[in-house]
Amino acid sequence: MTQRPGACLVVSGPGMVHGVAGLSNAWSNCWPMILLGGANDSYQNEQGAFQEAPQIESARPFVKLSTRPDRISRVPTYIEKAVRTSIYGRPGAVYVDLPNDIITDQIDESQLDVRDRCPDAPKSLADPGSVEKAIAALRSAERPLVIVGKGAAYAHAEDEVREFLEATRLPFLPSPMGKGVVPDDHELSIAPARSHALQNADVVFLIGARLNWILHFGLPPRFNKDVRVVQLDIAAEEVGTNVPTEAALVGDAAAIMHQLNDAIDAEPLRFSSTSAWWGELNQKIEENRQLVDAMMNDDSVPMGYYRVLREIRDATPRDAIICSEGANTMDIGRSVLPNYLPRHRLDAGSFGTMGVGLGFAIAAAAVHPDKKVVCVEGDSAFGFSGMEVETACRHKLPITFVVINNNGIGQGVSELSDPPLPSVYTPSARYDQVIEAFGGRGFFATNPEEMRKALLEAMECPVPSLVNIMIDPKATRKPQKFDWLTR
Ligand SMILES: Cc1ncc(C[n+]2csc(CCOP(=O)(O)OP(=O)(O)O)c2C)c(N)n1
Ligand SMILES: [Mg+2]
Repeated sequence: MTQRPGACLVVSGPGMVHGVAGLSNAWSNCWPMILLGGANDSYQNEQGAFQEAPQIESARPFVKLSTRPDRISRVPTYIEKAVRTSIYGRPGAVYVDLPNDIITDQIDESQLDVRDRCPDAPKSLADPGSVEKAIAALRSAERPLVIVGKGAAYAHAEDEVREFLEATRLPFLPSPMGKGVVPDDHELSIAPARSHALQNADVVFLIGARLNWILHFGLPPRFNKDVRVVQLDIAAEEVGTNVPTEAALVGDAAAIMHQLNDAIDAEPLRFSSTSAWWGELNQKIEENRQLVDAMMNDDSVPMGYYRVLREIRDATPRDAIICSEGANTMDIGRSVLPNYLPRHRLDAGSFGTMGVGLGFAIAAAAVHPDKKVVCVEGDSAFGFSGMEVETACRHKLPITFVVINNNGIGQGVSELSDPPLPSVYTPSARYDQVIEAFGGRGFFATNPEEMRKALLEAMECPVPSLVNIMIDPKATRKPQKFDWLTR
């Protein structure tokens, strides 16, 4: 959200080990983060000290730098390097181990090796030859597709990306957290025709999006076997992952999109809106709309995901920040809940981590106190860190949490068996009562009318609120041509 690292401060041993979960999430998403871990006095190493643990080694596989200051005077040097490493090049995680003898040591300020605040990351342009190749590839495409990833969001490339799309009239779809770089209701978005677009595109232009599992590796059956790839990425080593790259644009997404815009200013590139490709995409969009509209308008009780998410969509302000996690709750939410602004969507991301939602919502509310934050959680996802509603209440952050409650993971049941299945939770659990323990407002809804009233009231609450919405435990996604993890 800020292009600066988030920091997490933990106690030694078990605290640090739990912090590794956060490091791993940052590692997988390529986000800047610094974990500051307390550690036993260094003179007690190897003696079985209180909470002594191999902390630097535990962090190592998930970080760009895992380090420990050697003396108090050099702490600023280490911290400056930690910040710099986390945000320069491909962003990532850093671990700094802080032994108790350094934390409690004292020196005269004049002896401190003071460092200036680390400047923002330097920006680099793409090689001009690659820019030409990229434009040539797009010019030759009959079925082009632009994929806008969270790298474009991170780089604040929204103006340049939008200018490029509007000049070229190329169809685009966003990655889950690339949503909002270009508004989801933009006429060039073909997100509802995602499967068809991926499968049939002949040239794909990745703007800060990786061909990992989220994009089905860029391989058949989800992609055309002869797909040609134009790839813009901050990390040179990402180029060519899974599919060879025809034109590699390595560097800052905003700066490079500016280069592309200059190139097409000089020699326009405009994809015809009367092409067969646009015709196919528009037809698929329409087919999808009809299928989804029927489910979104279905008022039957118990409710399904689409009906509930539609109501959340309608109650959410246009400039709200949406956090989301869960399985169905998040997956279906990606298509039903729109974003209109960049960096306004945070979810379980590349690592599919449950438990991040509440922390993300709290961080978002702290960074943007002027914005509404709506945190849409599956009931299982909520359970991973649900007690963080206490933090939201203590800091008076008027987040609206919504729990889409199907009594468990994926699909629950209405009544518990004996013994209960591991994926099935207490039926109709009153998560709304949890937040009330800390002074927040809780709402419980089982039908469309209760839901609408509760959501509208919750969004206006001056204190944190939680709307617990019961749905059909058997509710599921619309039939998929390919399953989520199709080989
Ligand atoms: C830390 C972690 N543990 C476990 C999982 C496996 N997992 C994936 S989604 C999910 C929960 C899905 O249930 P819920 O949040 O209720 O959403 P629903 O599909 O029921 O709407 C779990 C436990 C995970 N992704 N991350
Ligand atoms: Mg659930």
